[in-house]
Amino acid sequence: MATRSDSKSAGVADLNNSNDTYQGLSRQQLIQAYRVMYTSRKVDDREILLKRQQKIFFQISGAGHEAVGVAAGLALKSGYDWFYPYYRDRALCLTLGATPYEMLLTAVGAADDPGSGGRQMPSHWGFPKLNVVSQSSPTGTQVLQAVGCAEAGRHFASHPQSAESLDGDYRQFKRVMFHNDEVTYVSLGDGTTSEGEFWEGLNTASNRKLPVLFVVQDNEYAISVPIEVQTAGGNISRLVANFPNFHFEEVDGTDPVATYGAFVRSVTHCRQGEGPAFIHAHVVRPYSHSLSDDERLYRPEAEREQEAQRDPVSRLQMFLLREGILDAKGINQLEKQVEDELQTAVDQALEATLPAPDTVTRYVYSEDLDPTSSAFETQPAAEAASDDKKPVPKTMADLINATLRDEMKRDERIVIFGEDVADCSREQYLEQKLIKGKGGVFKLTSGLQCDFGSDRVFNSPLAEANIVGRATGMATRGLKPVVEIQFFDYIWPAMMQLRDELPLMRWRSNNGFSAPAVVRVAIGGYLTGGSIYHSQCGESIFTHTPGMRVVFPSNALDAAGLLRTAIRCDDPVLFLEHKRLYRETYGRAPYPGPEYMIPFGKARVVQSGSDLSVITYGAVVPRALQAAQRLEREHGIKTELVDLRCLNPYDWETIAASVQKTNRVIVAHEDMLSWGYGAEIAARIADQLFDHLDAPIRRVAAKDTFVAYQPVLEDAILPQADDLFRAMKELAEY
Ligand SMILES: Cc1ncc(C[n+]2csc(CCOP(=O)(O)OP(=O)(O)O)c2C)c(N)n1
Ligand SMILES: [Mg+2]
Repeated sequence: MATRSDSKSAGVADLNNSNDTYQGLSRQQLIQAYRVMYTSRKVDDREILLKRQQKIFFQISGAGHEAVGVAAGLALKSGYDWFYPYYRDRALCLTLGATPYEMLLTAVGAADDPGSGGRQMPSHWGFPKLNVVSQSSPTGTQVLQAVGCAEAGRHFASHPQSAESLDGDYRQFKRVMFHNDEVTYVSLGDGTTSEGEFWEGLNTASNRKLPVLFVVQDNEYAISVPIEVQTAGGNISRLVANFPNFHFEEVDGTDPVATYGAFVRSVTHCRQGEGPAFIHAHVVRPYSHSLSDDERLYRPEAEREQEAQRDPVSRLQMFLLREGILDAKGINQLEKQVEDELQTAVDQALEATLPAPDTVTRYVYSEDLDPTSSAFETQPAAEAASDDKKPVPKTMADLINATLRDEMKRDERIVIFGEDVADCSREQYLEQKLIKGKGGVFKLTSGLQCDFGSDRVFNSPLAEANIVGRATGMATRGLKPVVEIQFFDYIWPAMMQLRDELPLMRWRSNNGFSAPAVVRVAIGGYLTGGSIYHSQCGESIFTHTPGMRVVFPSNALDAAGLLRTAIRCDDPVLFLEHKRLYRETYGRAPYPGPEYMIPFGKARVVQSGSDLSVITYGAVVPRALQAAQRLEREHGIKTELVDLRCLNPYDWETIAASVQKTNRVIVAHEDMLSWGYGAEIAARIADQLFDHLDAPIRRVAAKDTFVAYQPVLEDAILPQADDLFRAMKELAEY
């Protein structure tokens, strides 16, 4: 441990002597550090007891990691900087201002648990008032979000007017706070450095010189897996050392003074805009991984005893005594006070009101702004006809591009990024007019970088988790990222973020945080040669994810109206764009103007009919229309064709009205039949409209396989107009 250079003083007499400093820490701060570290350990011990008494339901401790937490909390600013901690960061949260009582509220799962209202396990920190962003369980997902958080800070610093809250869309409910020299803290364990997202985060923070402070708390174990299995060469510092723009520290994380010094230097680097910093803190894990683990199964006694010598709490106690900062009596008094206060907190927490069971579905979505409401219903403005010409019908690709452009003009919080979405990353080529620019592999974002600048429209690395993780962090801060996943087939690296993070932010934090980002994805087949990896659907995986709005337009006008709603609303949206429909002749329309919106959850009756209903969406809409027209032409059968447009929420009223009218229904989609989107719709019709049915509910969908390359195979796999025709005729004749 670092020692002071001046002569020792006795007792506790000269606490205010400002010359008595340890890496800049005063003697008073060291006592405060000990108080927090001791409190942290005692809260863990009390929780362990409560768990054994079955008064709480889970426990994971911060034991052995207390010195790092205190050092970080003292070097950073609560409610000013931003924090993406992990579960061992109890001492950090206490230093930032969280109380043992609040932590115990989380442990009992109380209604007033400030992080989640009883929804998350204890030690999953979230304190909105301290800028501690709701933490989840998946190891490593916090890293890219922290990067996005830092990017949001930079955006607001360079576009301060965009931080103003405005009525009329999500901005009314997204209060923005930022500081030009803010730092984003993110921490993780040694094991978690094996997650790819950790490396993606380092890469982007380095490349963009972001003020992110990465803290690896290395206790040499990930549950039972030791560091040498986890990390090549056994030392993460050696592996990350070549990332540019970083300030690096490797420190004994059981020494609060040395660790504080490392933090101060790192924070200075970040605040000065020099880039990110990386602190590798060697710590200990005196308790098992959690109360569900017994470390004696994989760590011998001798190893555990040796580690106990480095316990940070007893080390700091010894240090205070040795330095004469506190004597034994002072230590005892402090500890007694902490324990008394803790007892009161425990008593209160055990009496706390529990959350009401009927609140479970609150905050799956925003309660402030309802995207199904009439506020999102506007009429298309006819495009100004110039030179007496009629408005020109445009493709879906054109209208999406035009909508993005108008929304970017209207709302400076919108940033667009993804693979190849920029016109040209090497801006000088654009400036010198040497090239035209790309703007997306399907050109949907064409010209936007040129119009709005490279800080609002830019390429991401080739890493889908990077795109969605950063977008989640940005949206949490109040930006509106509208990001692109190039092909639905490649959405899977982002799956952890799309399933466990983006749509869960609001619910798991009990409305403390939210992340209303838009993720645009090119989806679908019928491409003639698209093959397996450029043709997939799979929307039902996302409609099965609470918190995620899922939209799937079939024509240009709907795409424009729904995209605008997606951008202005307060929920995360997966916006599925069918590649085959981007430039089809079917469904072209003039641009409906900069205010055109369609509410979510409102189907469109493409044609009404009396003999049977077809409920569908996406690229099956034009195919079903073709089949319906032929059925009427050849057999006089009248089909009611319903285009859902939005899959979550979906328009049950329109489905029900149609089934009640025709008494026969087919649910059709391009995705595979089994466990597909149609299964849910069919089940609900069977459940609620059984009495109205004159025939079984039929489904038409793709074969239960992937899409093949050779067109004869693709045709056989995906539902065709002929397949729909046959099924519709058969059902009408049933
Ligand atoms: C993505 C993911 N995989 C597995 C787990 C289960 N799990 C929880 S903590 C943990 C070990 C983490 O080790 P480390 O990062 O070293 O942190 P430590 O607990 O040692 O502080 C594992 C495997 C998880 N939560 N998330
Ligand atoms: Mg570990």
